[in-house]
Amino acid sequence: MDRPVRVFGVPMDLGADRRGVDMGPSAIRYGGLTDELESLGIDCEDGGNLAVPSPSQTDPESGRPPDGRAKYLAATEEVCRRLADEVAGAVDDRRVPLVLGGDHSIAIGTVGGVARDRDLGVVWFDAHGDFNTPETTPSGNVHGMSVAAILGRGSFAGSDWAEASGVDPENVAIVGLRSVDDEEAAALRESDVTAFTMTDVDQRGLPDVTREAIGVAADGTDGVHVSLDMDFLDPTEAPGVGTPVRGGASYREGHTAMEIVSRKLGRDLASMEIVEVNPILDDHNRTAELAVELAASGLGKRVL
Ligand code: B3U
Ligand code: MN
Ligand code: MN
Repeated sequence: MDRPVRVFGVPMDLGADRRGVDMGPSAIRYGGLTDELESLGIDCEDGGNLAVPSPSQTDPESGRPPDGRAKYLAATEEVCRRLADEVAGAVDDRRVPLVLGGDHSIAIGTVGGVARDRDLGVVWFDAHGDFNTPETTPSGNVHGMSVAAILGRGSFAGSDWAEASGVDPENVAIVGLRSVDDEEAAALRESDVTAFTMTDVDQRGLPDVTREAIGVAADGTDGVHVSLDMDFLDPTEAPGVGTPVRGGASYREGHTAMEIVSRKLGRDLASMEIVEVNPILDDHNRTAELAVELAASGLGKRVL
């Protein structure tokens, strides 16, 4: 890739049930991210980590909507606002933001920042729909609500931080679904979001599905954000994630998806995000190292 990158770490775990994803940015850096990208000739600057309060310092009830549940919502909002500003600053400096999570709630901030001055499409690789709202969530965890928040669904409607992105659901595609709650599934079905399950991947193959997802996100937009939840991959390849689900993408499929992202999107790749790496549950940093490999493939690494 011929554009410079700015990396941000967001050691956020307020949106997840299990602690440990806050160490994701360290593990991915330790896995050699900057060196790997520099070896591809990418000018890669590290913008450091955002400050994130720890759960023990934070009231989980603060910011809770009256008719719903969303743990640590006030603190999540505050971090996402700061992240959106940082990410928008990188875009102003003509750097491609590469955001390292942390749990997937941070995507609300990333997308809010990247979408500030443009119509943005989103491709979301994930085992989960992240389409719950505070009204439908079975867990109260905001990482299971990020797509809904970005689109201003449920009690996120009209919120100037979550819905700030203005992203059109017709330009959102989710790939890799295999764990979706009942109400969440009904909401996804009636929405304009394009959702590809692992059944679609089994039947059509990942390259075909990924190309269509990118087409959906790029159609009529000025750029595409790629959000990669590491639980998109099968737990045999990515054991260090907060919510592993069997039946995910293989090692090669992960690379194929990212290679297609880089080839098909080219300069339309606006930003990238890799989330949900949990080093405590990992096997010798294997998941973080895979995250580094996938970032490299997504940013243009080729075998030949
Ligand atoms: N759908 C469930 C579980 C979940 C969503 N995202 C993750 N897990 N990582 C929920 O809590 O909303
Ligand atoms: Mn997710
Ligand atoms: Mn997930």
